[in-house]
Amino acid sequence: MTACKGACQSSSRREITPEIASLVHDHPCYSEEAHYHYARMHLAVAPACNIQCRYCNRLYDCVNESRPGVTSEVLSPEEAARKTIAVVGHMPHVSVVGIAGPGDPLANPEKTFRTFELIREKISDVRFCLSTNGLALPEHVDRLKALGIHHVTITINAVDPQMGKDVYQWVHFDHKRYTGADAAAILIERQLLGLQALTDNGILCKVNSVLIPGINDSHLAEVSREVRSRGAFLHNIMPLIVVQGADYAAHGFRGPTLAERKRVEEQCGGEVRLMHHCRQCRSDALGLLGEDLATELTLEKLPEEVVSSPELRQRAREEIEADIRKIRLAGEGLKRTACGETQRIVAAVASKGHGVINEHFGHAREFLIYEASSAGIELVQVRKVDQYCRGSESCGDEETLLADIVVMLSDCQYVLCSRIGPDPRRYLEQKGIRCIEVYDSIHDVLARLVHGEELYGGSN
Ligand code: CLF
Ligand code: SF4
Repeated sequence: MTACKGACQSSSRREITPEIASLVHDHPCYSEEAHYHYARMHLAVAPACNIQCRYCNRLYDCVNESRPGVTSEVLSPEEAARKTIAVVGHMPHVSVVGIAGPGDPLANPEKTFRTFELIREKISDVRFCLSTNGLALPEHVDRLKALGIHHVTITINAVDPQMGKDVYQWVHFDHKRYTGADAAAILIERQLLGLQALTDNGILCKVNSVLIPGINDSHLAEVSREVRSRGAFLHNIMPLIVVQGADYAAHGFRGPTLAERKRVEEQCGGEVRLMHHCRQCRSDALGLLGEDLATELTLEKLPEEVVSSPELRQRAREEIEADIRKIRLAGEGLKRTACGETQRIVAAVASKGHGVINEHFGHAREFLIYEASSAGIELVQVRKVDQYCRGSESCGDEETLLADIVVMLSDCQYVLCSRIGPDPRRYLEQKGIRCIEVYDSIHDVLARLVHGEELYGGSN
């Protein structure tokens, strides 16, 4: 285990040069540290796709970068630019504007590029990001560079066409539709070519891979090696979520278990940095990772007159950087003060962001799983759950929901949350999971637990 180093966990991977550090330090997906404070905004301007993944139902967003089963409202480039200016003015911590669907951005190149151009005319201090299946990447690298896009994600699920034929139904390339291993071979060749060309041009690349049990689980370590050798900075292993109507749903596929995810991450982890904090967000996602403001700030809810103030954004950034320094100090302090045997903690944290334990257990839709010891504090997984407490929208089956959450958290010693009701507390503690009610910095609380400090709000 390593302490958080800002950019996602590192061991023997590509050195972080000052240039790379400046590209990742405020990107919520490329830096775990940044994701507590900086937000991203997705613009759903790209409806078409040029391939068919077997896990995708085209009624919904591109599953390569999005939560399955979500439909985003498609915007024109002009609408997207207007929305960006309004949102960035209203939320000065938005540091990245990305295009990730609902189809493939490069299967809709003119809409995608026009959107970035219109935004750049008005705002100079947001980063541009793009996520693609990679088929149309090689011919667009120069344009991406000219537009100042410094972060590109490519979804690569296989580097062997024999494996790839079980992932893709067809590929539309050069006015022709290909199927089987031929389709996969074309896609893989162009993904790897595009990745190499991007990294040769100084564009930071992340590779997403959907972990599909029974298909590519024993193959992803090879994918990691291949993408690392072409300069990928980060590898994001995303669990398959089966989408109704997709080919995999019809054939009884399932998502990976927690143990399967962990095994594959261990197999891949030596080759390339791994991303552990992905939220598989929608193609109109807005806010901190894990936050879902997309439906609150739709086009019709925006004011007519919109302004973005660079001064306001600068002030927000200075405050965020101060918060980041505080969190970093907590991790460093832990290592400095740890002497002799300290505890190794596995904790599930309910948080709405900002690096703070600030979410009610019953309202949590996800738990952040941390491992902490004298060696440091590491976010190792994000586990999505169904919200246990829905107030007036109660489904009447809270017992089942709670039992499912407890299974999801069964390997944790602690649940850290701002509030928890007596029933879930009793149930969790019967299962040996200690609940602590606290409203404080995640890293500070974990550091105190590692030192064996008895925390107010727990029960013994
Ligand atoms: Fe968006 Fe993707 Fe850029 Fe991030 S998301 S285009 S790299 S700004 Fe991030 Fe969302 Fe995971 Fe994607 S949490 S699904 S990795
Ligand atoms: Fe669906 Fe995205 Fe695959 Fe296209 S690239 S088929 S939109 S998951």
